[in-house]
Amino acid sequence: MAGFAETESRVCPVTGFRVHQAAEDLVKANAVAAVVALLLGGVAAVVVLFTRWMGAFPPEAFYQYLALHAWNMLIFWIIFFEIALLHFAGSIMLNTRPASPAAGWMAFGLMALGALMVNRAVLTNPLNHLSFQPYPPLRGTPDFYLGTILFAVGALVGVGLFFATVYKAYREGNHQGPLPLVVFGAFVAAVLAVGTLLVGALAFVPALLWSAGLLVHLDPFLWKLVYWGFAHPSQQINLAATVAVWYLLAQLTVGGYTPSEKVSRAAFVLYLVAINLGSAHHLQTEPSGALSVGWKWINTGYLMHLAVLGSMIHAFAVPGSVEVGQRLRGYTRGRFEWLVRGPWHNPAFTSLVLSVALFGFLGGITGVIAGTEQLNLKWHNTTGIMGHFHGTVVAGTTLAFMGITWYVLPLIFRRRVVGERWARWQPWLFGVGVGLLVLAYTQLGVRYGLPRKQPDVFRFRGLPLAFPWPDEVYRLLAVAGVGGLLALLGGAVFVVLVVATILFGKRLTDEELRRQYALPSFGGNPGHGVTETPAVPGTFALCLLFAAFFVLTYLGNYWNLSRSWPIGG
Ligand code: HEM
Ligand SMILES: [Cu+2]
Repeated sequence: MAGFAETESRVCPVTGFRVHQAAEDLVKANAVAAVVALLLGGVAAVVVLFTRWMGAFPPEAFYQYLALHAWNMLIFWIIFFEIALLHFAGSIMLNTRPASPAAGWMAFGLMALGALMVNRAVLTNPLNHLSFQPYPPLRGTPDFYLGTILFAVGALVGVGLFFATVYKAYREGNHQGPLPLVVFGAFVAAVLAVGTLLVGALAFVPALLWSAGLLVHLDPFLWKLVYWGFAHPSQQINLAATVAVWYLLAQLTVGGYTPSEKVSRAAFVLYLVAINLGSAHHLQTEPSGALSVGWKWINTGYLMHLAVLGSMIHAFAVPGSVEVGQRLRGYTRGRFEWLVRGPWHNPAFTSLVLSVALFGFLGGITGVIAGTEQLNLKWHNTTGIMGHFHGTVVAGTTLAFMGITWYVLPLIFRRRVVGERWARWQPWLFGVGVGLLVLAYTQLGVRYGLPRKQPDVFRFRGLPLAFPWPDEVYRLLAVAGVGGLLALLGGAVFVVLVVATILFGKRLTDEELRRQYALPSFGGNPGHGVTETPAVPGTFALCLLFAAFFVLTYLGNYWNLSRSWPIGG
């Protein structure tokens, strides 16, 4: 069994990567912190969900737990996990010791401290019940803003270390030629992160000064503009990281690789150049004195679609990668044998398929629609937005990160996953649950205009001036509730199995790892001993189906909009 004894590094028996102890420890620490945040965010989700579903908790509790849920999920779970991914991509995938493990630990320490401060601030002072529309005049306490800044500085240090390690890999000759596609995707995510975190400082540093009384006035419009210059691109970091994980999962689960390296890389570059324009879609309802209609229209109606084009390319290339791998493994009959006979017993594969499908059909399409200038009116500040982003960052990103965790446990922690039977069901519970939640919230928002930040459909029921919501609204809330419960169950199974595996999982020898996980291709290199990449007719058919669904949904939203203001009675 390979140990770290003399060299402080080992060769992974499955991937062939040289794994340095320092990188391994940093991956472990960040992954564990991520799962702790997921647990906290999940517990908070219970309160939020039941308040929406049946008015179970009073408004104060709702806003407090909404803030806890939002920060722990979208920021702490996802970013700790992404930093773990950067250590994996920058160091392990390039066979290089981290340029400075000390910097890695400093980053981790700052992030952990920042996360604790934010949680403490939200738990102890109602002024900090702020989730992701924390605009002035809402004003948190200084420790809240300081916590967010410390967390961001830590993340920035982690990203800087990634760049330094990539540089070191080339300088020391541990890696030659272009970056493997997965590392390239991580690199794009890291570049986006630098810009995003710097713009974030422009929003949160003034907010800190203002809350400490050092700055007298914070202009709400300007602040909001800068805030979205940070908050929109931050979601694109998640997008780039998710896509990189998809490619990695396709390699690990079926030995797949993209039908075209060049095109997949170009798609990542499109994210880099076009994604910031999307920030404008958060400002659609600003008065035209502040932003002209033409400006909004051009930024969101046309230019933003360059980034969407990138996503459309990945929407083809990721399933295409799976199809390539499966066809090379001999599943060549008909259009869909590769999919039907996929390794569905492997929760990482199931997570990959569900994550891609749900992200595309639910998250991606709703994002383009809600971001369109005209259609935005029916979505803005309704639960439709919640439908959209639970389709992207939950059904997409979170499920993809859960999927790759089924490899992190054996390959990095070198332990056999405890309760593999449960693990098989986990992606279904989580994916189907979130899917129901998304469909219900989207309907509630777009058809009934249910507000996003105000859960009180129950409180005012029966009062003389209360708005009488139709019964359908209560039924859809129940659908979201049941879906949310399934998702919570899936999340709980995930957390329990991960913790149990880390604590009690059987240690795996190199031989056992090789027997259970080895596949013929790795590192972006076709390793099947073939020179020709097979065609992917099944993926092509699926993409046509996706495109048809997209067009119909898009047109359906215009139809819906056209019925909002009946002309001529
Ligand atoms: C475990 C399954 C989950 C359930 C059942 C769930 C449920 C909910 C519910 C009911 C709300 C409140 C919506 C409202 O009534 O205003 C909410 C908000 C939110 N959720 Fe989740 N969620 C889950 C997972 C996640 C994950 C994994 C993330 C991020 C990665 C996330 C990010 C958010 C955000 C950002 C908000 C809104 C904050 C805001 O309005 O500013 N959720 N979620
Ligand atoms: Cu956005």
